[in-house]
Amino acid sequence: MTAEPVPLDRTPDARTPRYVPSDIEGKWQRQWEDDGLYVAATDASRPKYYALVMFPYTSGDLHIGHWYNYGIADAHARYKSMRGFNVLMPMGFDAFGLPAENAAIDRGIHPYTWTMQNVERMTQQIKTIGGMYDWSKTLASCLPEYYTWNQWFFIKFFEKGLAYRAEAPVNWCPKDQGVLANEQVQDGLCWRCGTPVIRRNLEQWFFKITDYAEELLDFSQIEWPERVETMQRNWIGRSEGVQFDIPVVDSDQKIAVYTTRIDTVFGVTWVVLAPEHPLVDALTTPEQRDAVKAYQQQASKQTEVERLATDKEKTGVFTGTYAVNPVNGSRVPIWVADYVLGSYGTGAVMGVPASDERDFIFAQKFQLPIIPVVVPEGWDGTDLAAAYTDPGVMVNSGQFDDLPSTISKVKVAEWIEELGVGKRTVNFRLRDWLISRQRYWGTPIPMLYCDTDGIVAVPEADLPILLPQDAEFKPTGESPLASHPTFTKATCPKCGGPARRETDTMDTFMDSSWYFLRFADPHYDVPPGFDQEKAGYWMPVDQYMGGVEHAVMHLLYSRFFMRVLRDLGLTDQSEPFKRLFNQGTILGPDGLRMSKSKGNVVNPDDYVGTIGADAVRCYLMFIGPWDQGGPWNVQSISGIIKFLNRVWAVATEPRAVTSPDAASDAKLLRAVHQTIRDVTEDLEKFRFNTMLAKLMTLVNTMYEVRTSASVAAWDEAVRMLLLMLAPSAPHLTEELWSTTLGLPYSIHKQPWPAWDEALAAEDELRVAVTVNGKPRAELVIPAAVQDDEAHVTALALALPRVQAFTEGKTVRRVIYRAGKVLNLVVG
Ligand code: ANZ
Repeated sequence: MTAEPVPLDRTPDARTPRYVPSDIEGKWQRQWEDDGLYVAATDASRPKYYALVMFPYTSGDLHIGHWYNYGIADAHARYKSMRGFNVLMPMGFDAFGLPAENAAIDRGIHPYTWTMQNVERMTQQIKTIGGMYDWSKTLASCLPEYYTWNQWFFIKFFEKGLAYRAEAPVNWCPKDQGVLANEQVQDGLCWRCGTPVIRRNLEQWFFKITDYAEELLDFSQIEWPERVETMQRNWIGRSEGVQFDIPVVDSDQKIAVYTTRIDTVFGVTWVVLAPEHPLVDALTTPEQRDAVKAYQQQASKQTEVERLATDKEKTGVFTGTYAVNPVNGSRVPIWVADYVLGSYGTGAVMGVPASDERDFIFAQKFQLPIIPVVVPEGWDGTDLAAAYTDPGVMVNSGQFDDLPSTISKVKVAEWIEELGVGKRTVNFRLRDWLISRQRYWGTPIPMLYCDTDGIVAVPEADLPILLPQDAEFKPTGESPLASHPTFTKATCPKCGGPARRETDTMDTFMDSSWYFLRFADPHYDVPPGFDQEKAGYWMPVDQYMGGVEHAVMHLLYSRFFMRVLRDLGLTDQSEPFKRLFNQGTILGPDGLRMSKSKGNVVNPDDYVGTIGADAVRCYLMFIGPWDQGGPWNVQSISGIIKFLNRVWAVATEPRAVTSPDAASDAKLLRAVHQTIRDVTEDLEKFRFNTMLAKLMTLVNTMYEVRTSASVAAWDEAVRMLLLMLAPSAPHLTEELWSTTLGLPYSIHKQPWPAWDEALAAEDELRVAVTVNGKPRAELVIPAAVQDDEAHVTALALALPRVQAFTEGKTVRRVIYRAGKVLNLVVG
């Protein structure tokens, strides 16, 4: 036990008569803020804990999903703080981007005004959660003091060869009139508005994330949910294969193809070019020209996802030209087909219908030959009914016949390399990060175009390039900044001549790729835009908490960004987020995803104003495991309210001790220590629902001994209960602790209670007794004898319920799990 058993003061004037959340919540929020209770300072003498929630878009109103993330994350951070960690838990705003711009367009107000109003409003709403967010460190990414550094980083990336400009087919949303990253196209639709996405060619800025593809597959420094790592791994999509050249008949041209199945190369019966492949024009014969052109046009309307869909009808056209398979000299037609993507591998593939399902269907449709090359063991030579894609035995493959395909895969690759026609290569699905946006509400890209000097970076001294307030930002398909009267005009820093400014702005994932560094000191105003010393203390983020929808974009870009900063010598860390937790989704009361059209949206403000923030926080924790979410259920909320009122009552109501007895004290003491032990473990493991359930059980036990526990034991239980509940219900516990009971302010600065294993141990244990596998009885034993197998066995054999099944038989074997189960094998 920790404190001296001083009876708590419950004189009538000291106790607050009734639990009225609205009387206490605002009061404590202001008090904590005035006292700077949660302002985090670097302190090398203390272990740090950087708890971070994904900063919100400035979308307008705080919804219940924000509460689910920020309220529960706060409880965890508060727990860590009580555990003695120096906790940084900042909050900022992801304030650039389309949602803000679209909303501004709809309402006819400037994105800046609209965004800053939202920042103001959302700040007030987040404050009602009663979190330990350090508002002295807040930031908004749309402010020049922030985005200056996006520009500074961009220039560094450019100087390092990691930012480059290229013409590339892009995903284009015809409704938003903007380019979308691959990750922003979901099932061929724009992730924001659901409009079908089309393909278009544009000059764009890219970040070379592909340079880090291999390194980004290393997750050894971080502890993330398996599924997020898997999503990133798949997104990066590393594959090992062979790239080799296929010569074109009667020409000097060669077609480079990439395959992961070089063992099937003898079965090639055609070659396919992607419709956008640069050789298509040169290889198309005059007779085929019209058909090929029409096909290319058709293909440009489709997204990559649509083109790759396995259930899609296979289409293609013959170019009129042939190629020669370099391994066996066979002449094969060259086709154009949209199932081959221009942006992957070499944009050309060899068709092997016998071994690839897609190719098999293609061959059937266009009556192309099918030559089996890898067949199942014992194949009888008949035609294949479908592609055989498993490993097997080689046939029709010259010197490789009869070898297992697993072996020939290596052998053929070596042979191809000896012949000098190709080599083994590693390919990645990961594409470079498209940074350009043809939008207004983002960071201007700090680059210039000069007729003499070409592409030139803005000199650092000229930063920031401010986003002009007076641009026409309606979507036209062109960058709004391009039509600004003065923005585009600049002077080339190299030759002093006129230069044109880049008018695209940056993808907002740029903002979120480093904001966690800036939180260390958000007004730091010299390069590199974050205080390296402070960030060095706080980083990496110990616990990052947010939605799983960011598994590949934000979370991959941030890992990339951190590595670039490392290679620029700006940090010695590679991973931004050590641990990650993805909370689940709160559904509407009907169990469906909340949406305005379904009318099932729960507005947290409505509840906070009535039942209070503490009840909302606790209720959200109680819904289920945090990573699973669940439906909002008004009935269960009343259970939480009842619980909080019972806590209030045990802490405030005077007790009449009618029959004091030592057994009650012992029972209470044990319950307290067991609860501390279990609640601590639950909090460590993010099990907030079971944590609360255990606190409820403790309160029940307190009620059982209400009239029989001593003052000392009771008051100690009250103190421990309040400490344990403090992370979850910060206002109620502060009020009871500091005001009602007059204990030292603040409860949130108290150490987390410790438990004593001996005190937590049960006096008695219940051991299940089975006879020949069937449960027959329950044996109550003193905890002290639990490890004595012979003793426990003897006690069990004395039970009449057990004797009924052992009578006249011999005990052949005893299998005992100490204190839990005793299995008797008799016969
Ligand atoms: C011949 C072959 C035979 C293939 C076979 C597969 C099975 P991953 O693992 O994803 O890298 N491919 C290559 N480039 C392509 C592109 N630009 N568009 C569409 N498909 C492309 O897959 C590599 C395989 O995907 C390659 O191996 C190629 O088809 C196809 F029995 O080559 B394969």
